[in-house]
Amino acid sequence: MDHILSGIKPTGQLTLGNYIGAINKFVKLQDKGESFLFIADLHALTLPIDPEVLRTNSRDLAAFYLAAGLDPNKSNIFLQSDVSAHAELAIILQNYLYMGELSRMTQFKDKSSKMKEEAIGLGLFAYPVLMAADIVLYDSKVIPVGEDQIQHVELTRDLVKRFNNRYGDVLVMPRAEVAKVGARIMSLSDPTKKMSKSDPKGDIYLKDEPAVIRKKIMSAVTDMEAHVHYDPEKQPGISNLMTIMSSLTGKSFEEIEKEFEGKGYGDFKRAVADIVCSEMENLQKRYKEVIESGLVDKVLEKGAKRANEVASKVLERVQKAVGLYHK
Ligand code: ATP
Ligand code: LTN
Repeated sequence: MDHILSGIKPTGQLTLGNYIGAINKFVKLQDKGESFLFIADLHALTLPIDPEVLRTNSRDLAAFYLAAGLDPNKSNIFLQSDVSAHAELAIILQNYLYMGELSRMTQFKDKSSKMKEEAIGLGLFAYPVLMAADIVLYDSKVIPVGEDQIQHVELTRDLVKRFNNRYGDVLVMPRAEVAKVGARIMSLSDPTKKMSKSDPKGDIYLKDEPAVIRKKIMSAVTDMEAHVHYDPEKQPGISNLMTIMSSLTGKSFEEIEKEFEGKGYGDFKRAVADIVCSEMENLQKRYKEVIESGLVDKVLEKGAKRANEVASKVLERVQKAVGLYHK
């Protein structure tokens, strides 16, 4: 069975973008192979974060994984920092990725452009090295991610080619698995920008009260065209709401267009709000149950045990290949 791997940074409140682009996809894939789904807490340190906030977010993220339907008997859920092989492998792999390619990464450019040069940590620059280590450490083939992470997976593929050319067939080649619909949910207040947890404007949070969600959707930025039609160039706001609706219901864009033919944006937004609110109400109910069950710590412990088993073998294989391992 193929190994499936992905992670989410516990940097803030999870958004509907994280849910549709990543978490929902993890749930759909969990029967297709053994999943390794981690909380990328080491990655969360690449930008300043309060220690208590990081701890709380990490637990919360694990609880949301479970609430969304990840089954701890099928999926290994763990903290990245509980498997020291991630950091050990990154130290080795950093020698096979280059300054030029790292400085071309969009995520690095976006995040560092708002910072003074003296304040940009090495970890932010080397972020894709650790991410490549995460991926190859589990011999994973399938990497479910949102659109913004494709570039990092592609870089990992370059690294695998480079490494295997030099040392033989050591690393398994991964590929990004991206949802056809919903890989890039946009901000409700600026539908030309990605909805992201570090940029709260226009976000829907998984913890938002239904009334808040409804208000955000009803005031989402749209256009003057006045018909529900999928056209991300001309109608980015409406297309984004259609994407949200389609991802959560499975309805195609054509079906949605037909359903709302001749109807106004008010009716359409109300329908989107109903769907999102009902999905979030169910999710929040299960989240509460998970938190109250005290299951999170046990799941993380079990996940880390299995993750360490797999990761230590791959790390050993790499150490041997480059000449470090001598037994
Ligand atoms: P940050 O704002 O802290 O950089 P983020 O909200 O972009 O965070 P990540 O932790 O970087 O979230 O992403 C976790 C997963 O969710 C990744 O696979 C990412 O591609 C996906 N994702 C994030 N935002 C969206 C979005 N707006 N639409 C679809 N997928 C998304
Ligand atoms: N970089 C990702 C989180 C992440 C990840 C990974 C995703 C860290 N390691 C490995 C897939 C595979 C992000 O910022 N969303």
